Amino acid sequence: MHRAGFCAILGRPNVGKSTLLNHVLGQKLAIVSPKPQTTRNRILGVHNVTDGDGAQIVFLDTPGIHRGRSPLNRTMVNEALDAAANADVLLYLFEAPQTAADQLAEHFELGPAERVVIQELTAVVQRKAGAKLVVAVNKVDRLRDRRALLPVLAGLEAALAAANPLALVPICARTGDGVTSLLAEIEKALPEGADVYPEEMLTDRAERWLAAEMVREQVFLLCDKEVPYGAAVEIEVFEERERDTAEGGRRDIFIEAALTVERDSQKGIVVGKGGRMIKEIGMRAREEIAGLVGCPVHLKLRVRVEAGWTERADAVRRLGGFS
Ligand SMILES: Nc1nc2c(ncn2[C@@H]2O[C@H](COP(=O)(O)OP(=O)(O)OP(=O)(O)O)[C@@H](O)[C@H]2O)c(=O)[nH]1
Ligand SMILES: [Mg+2]
Repeated sequence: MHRAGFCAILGRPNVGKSTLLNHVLGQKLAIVSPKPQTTRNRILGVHNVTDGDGAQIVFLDTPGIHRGRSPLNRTMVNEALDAAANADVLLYLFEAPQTAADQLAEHFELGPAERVVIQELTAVVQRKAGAKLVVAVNKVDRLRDRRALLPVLAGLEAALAAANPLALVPICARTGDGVTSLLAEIEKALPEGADVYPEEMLTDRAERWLAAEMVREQVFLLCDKEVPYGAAVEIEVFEERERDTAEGGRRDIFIEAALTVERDSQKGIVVGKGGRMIKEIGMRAREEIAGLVGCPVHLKLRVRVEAGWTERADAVRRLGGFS
């Protein structure tokens, strides 16, 4: 009995959704940073299960569900809710609190931002016939005492009763602890049927799009405050060149990208003193892209300002990578 279908990874920003996708695929596809709202677009990643009757889990990594009001924030949240509405399995990722076990037992309570996510996901499950909910409690490595999980699991179960979750699985997306059990639960929740995509397909995103993301990731990692939230990256040239070497034809890739920010002051930060920051962003991004494409990469970055682009719907469509 072969199973196949879509599983959307959903939850608040920064809970580890992209880390989990990368761990499952065994490859870095989605960008990750310690700051919330890193992911802006839905990213598809195909995981094939070869044990038993086999299965294909088509994961959709999504932006975190949050209450930001700007057109960029709203578009991101819509992207996540669209993925949820089109999925067979909703994987709700919740981040284990860092509070000590004895405090949790007395005071564990879901915050208002978490309740918004629960409400949205419950609405999707209730609306869509056949949609299933699986819950993962991530970052359990941060709990010094595993007993802290008990009040958390009980609280989640109560809050999610109307969505009827099939399982609640503690995991650590960073190390992969618990992920095998989680995958087994997702597989059981998928509909029977043939693979959705060819077995060798990893993602629906082109190298060109992933390269832009890897530049954006470095802005998230290296620049503080509001700068990453006003940054967008467009690839202007992506040229694959065959080189004749003694070992035969090996390609290299020449990339030119524009890094857009919202204000002149942000441009100053992104360029840095004597161009040091933009050089660092370029160097690190180039290494990441080379790792992805498996060949040498040349990357040229220019920085431009488009005043207040995150506040304008048309500019958000164009610069935010939304299709
Ligand atoms: N300690 C710990 N940290 C984790 C774990 N999983 C992810 N993180 C960290 O949490 C931070 C956020 O991870 P992401 O994967 O970017 O989270 P996300 O949910 O995709 O975030 P957005 O895209 O902003 O919604 C990063 O610093 C990760 O390294 C985990 O299992 N344990
Ligand atoms: Mg993410």
